[in-house]
Amino acid sequence: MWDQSAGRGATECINVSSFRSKLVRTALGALAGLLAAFTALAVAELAAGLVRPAAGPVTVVGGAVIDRTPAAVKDFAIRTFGENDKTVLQLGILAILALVAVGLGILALSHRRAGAAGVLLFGIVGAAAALSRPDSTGTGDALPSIAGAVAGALALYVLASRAVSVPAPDGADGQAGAGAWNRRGFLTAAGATAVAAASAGALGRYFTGRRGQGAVASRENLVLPEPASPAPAVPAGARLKVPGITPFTTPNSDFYRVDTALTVPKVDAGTWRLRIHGEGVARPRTYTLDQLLARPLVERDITLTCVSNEVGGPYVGNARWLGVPLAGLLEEAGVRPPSKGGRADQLVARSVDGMTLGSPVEDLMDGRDALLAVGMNGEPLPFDHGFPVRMLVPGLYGYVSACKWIEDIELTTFDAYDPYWVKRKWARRAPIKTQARIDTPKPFARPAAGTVTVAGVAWAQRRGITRVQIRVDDGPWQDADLAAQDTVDTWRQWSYRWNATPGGHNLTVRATDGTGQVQTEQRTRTIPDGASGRHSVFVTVP
Ligand SMILES: Nc1nc2c(c(=O)[nH]1)N[C@H]1C(S)=C(S)[C@@H](COP(=O)(O)O)O[C@H]1N2
Ligand SMILES: [Mo]
Repeated sequence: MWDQSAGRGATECINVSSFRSKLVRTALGALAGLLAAFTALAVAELAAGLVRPAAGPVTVVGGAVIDRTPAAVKDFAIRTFGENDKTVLQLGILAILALVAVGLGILALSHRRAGAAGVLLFGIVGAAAALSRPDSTGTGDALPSIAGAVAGALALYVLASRAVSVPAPDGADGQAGAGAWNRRGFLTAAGATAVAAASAGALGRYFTGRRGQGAVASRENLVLPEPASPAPAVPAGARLKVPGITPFTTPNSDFYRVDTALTVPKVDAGTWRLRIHGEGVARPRTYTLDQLLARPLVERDITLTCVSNEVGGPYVGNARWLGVPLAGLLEEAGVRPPSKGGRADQLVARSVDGMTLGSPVEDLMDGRDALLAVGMNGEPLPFDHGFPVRMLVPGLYGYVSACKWIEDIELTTFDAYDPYWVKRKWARRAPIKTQARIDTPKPFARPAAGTVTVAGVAWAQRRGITRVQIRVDDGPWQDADLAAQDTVDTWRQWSYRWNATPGGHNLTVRATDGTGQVQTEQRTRTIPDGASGRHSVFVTVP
């Protein structure tokens, strides 16, 4: 529409009022800025596709933001945005980027060099973020941000010089034809930039996708061996048939996900290795996946809980895991627990994305089913949950035990090393606290008067659940019916038949663990070592 035949209309636009023509120029500047930012991101995507997908600028800046977010803010983000927290973060980064791009584009109309320099500055921020990430693999990680910034700066410089040759707002009537021509020049350049950038971006996506394909194929081709020690059958009475209750086994697609990974690591099982080394490791070793799978595997039902789970929250799930017993591997490596004279009291697991999690060696070797898990509910671990191998330790919150995409195990001491979350003020040691959750009725439900089934789950991994009680308003504690216990490492369903009377009612639940300890009513925050307190649900009976 901006070609010469339409030039008359456009010329009117420029000449009729200088205000409108200023507006057009500003819009062209903004467009130039946005296109430059798009070019920068697209070229960075291409470079990341060639170098390392995890080194893309939005990923590294987002990751660096996550690394530096205070624990309380991070907890707020998880609470508010749930598992969308990372999408929100990425959209936030893109929104800020767009705003700055518009600003730089308008600036570039009058100060071309300054505008271009501004884009380069962003490249330096991206590069610094890339190098600061715990999973940075070297200076190559800075490349995508730098390459993108150079391309973006160039694009802005060229577009801005085209935009300013559009006739100045006032005067220039005689050059209306030239103005139209120049505008066409700008739009041609803008179009070419957009097409080139989109192609670079698409090519980058293609390379990233191809890298991931090896990992995807390795997962599809992985045949999990039969366990040498199958999981005990889940007792028939462990699964209650109450509408609205959390299923005993959480399907993989519903299993909660909590991690810092903005791009889920896609690890090729064929090239994956696990190294075991460190303090007191007499025989350091590196394992391939095939070597691990050749060992006797065990299958266990284990409930995993996140320390960021609020009272009544959703970050807990129960699955059937298949894995290599970790204690056996440690013994073979010559590791002894502290109670048997070992010097290392902390095992630090490190993932391919640079996450570090520290577990007490004593716990890992005390006879519980600490696993290097390869299977989840009958299939290889989903990528989201740590393919090809993750750690899993019954009784410990995920952040001190459940390292996904694990590639390194180092024996050390709690004195010598603080892993990722501990550096961010979470507790060094974090056994799971006893909790019970009301799944049904939902908060503010309006159940009919008469018999209402109140039901949910309770968990106290390693100790088991022996009693669940319900209190209606300020009434006495009443025993709920417990479903059969699977193991002490799994949650336990419960239900309670409540004779609901009209009015507003508060339902509160509490559990007792296998040691006889009643769940505390003391409310604590999730930081530093997990929320405590009792779950309540308010309902109105019409
Ligand atoms: N590599 C890696 N492993 C990780 C984390 C992470 O951020 N990165 N988060 C941990 C936390 S806090 C929890 S609760 C569990 C969650 O495991 P899931 O996502 O499979 O439910 O993974 C743990 N393992
Ligand atoms: Mo967690």
